[in-house]
Amino acid sequence: MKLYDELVWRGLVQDISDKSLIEKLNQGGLTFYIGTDPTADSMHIGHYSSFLISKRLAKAGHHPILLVGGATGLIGDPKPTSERPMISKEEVAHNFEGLKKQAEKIFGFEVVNNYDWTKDINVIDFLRDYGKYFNVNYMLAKDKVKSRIESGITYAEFSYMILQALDFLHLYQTRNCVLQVAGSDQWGNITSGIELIRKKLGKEAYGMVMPLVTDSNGVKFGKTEGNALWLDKEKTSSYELYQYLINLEDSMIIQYLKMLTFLTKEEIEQIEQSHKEHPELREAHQALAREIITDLHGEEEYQKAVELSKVLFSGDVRNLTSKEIEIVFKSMPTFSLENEINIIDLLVNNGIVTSKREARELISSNSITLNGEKVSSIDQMVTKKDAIDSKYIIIRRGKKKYYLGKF
Ligand code: 545
Repeated sequence: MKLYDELVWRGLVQDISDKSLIEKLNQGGLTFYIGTDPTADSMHIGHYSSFLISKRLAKAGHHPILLVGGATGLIGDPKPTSERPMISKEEVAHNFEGLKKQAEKIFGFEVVNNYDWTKDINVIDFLRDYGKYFNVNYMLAKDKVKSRIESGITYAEFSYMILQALDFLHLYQTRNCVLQVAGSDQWGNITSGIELIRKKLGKEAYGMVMPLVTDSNGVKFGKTEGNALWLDKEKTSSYELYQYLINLEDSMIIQYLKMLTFLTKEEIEQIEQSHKEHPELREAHQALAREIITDLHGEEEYQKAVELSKVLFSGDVRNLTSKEIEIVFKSMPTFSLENEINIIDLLVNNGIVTSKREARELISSNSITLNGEKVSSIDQMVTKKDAIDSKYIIIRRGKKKYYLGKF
């Protein structure tokens, strides 16, 4: 399959600036860029999903440049709803370093910083060399600005598109970068750059945007209640990532395989077939988790995540190390223990059961385990000696509910 057809099949093309891009994409050899602003010091899985396009194009013989916006991050790309709070210069510099390291590690491509070519432009030159090419009416018509007319927008954020256009022009002139790719929310900024290049140089540059990856309710991929799924495995363990991926809704899973993995059309169609016949095997989910975690953190991390998940499923938690317990139980209910305590009191006091009667019933039906062993007596005392590494007591209620006690 030709590259462009493949991108369309994967659902990764929302818009292209000109039909002639199709042929160029299929031929290979284009230098292109994708940018992100350093608003945080780690990317999350949502960024990964849009940055993957850089790997895809590179595999097809194009040359990627990753831009981290040390300059644009100081201004803030207008959100449709409200002005962004300004981030301090120190914080932007700190975030820049984090993102640069991560981008180099995960994607293996060169990272550039737009601060390098923006910081020395003085205000008179800025207005003469760039401002003069932007008609305010044209700027007002861009979606993101239009949506802010009512609520208001500062001159700083209003000017953002000029900065991004200037980047495209700079990379075009210095690196022969002819294509910018991004999520669909960047369409206005990309077309501003294309216009600037056309007006200043009389040359044609291109843009391609992909739809944002969302679930069936329109919620962005990787958005969970509360915390983001970070690409830094110290912040989000492979196990947590695995749990997120393995529990994604069935109806979206094939689409995710297309958008977020490098599995071929044939491979995905095969998985789709068996997913239809045996959804309970969760083969498609397994494949998605395997591909993403291996790509991000390597094969070994993926295996570890699978192992930990198996342990929890089987309930045989006896051989977990403290470190593994901390990872696995990060998002589960915990309670603290001080002295030895009768099992019934432990269950009641920590909200694992609602009454002593319920506690007794569950114990007599073998439904409570302590560190992987069935609790058989209602008189059992729990002491520090029972704890793994003298620290952790793992209670399982029924098949699935886990609680972690800490001495
Ligand atoms: C700056 C200068 C350039 C080219 C691009 C930029 C960044 C761009 C932008 N992009 C978004 C972004 O979000 C940061 C959030 C960090 C927590 O704002 N103006 O930086 C997102 N981008 C990836 C996709 C995007 C976009 O990083 O393009 O659509 C999200 O999926 O919103 O010369």
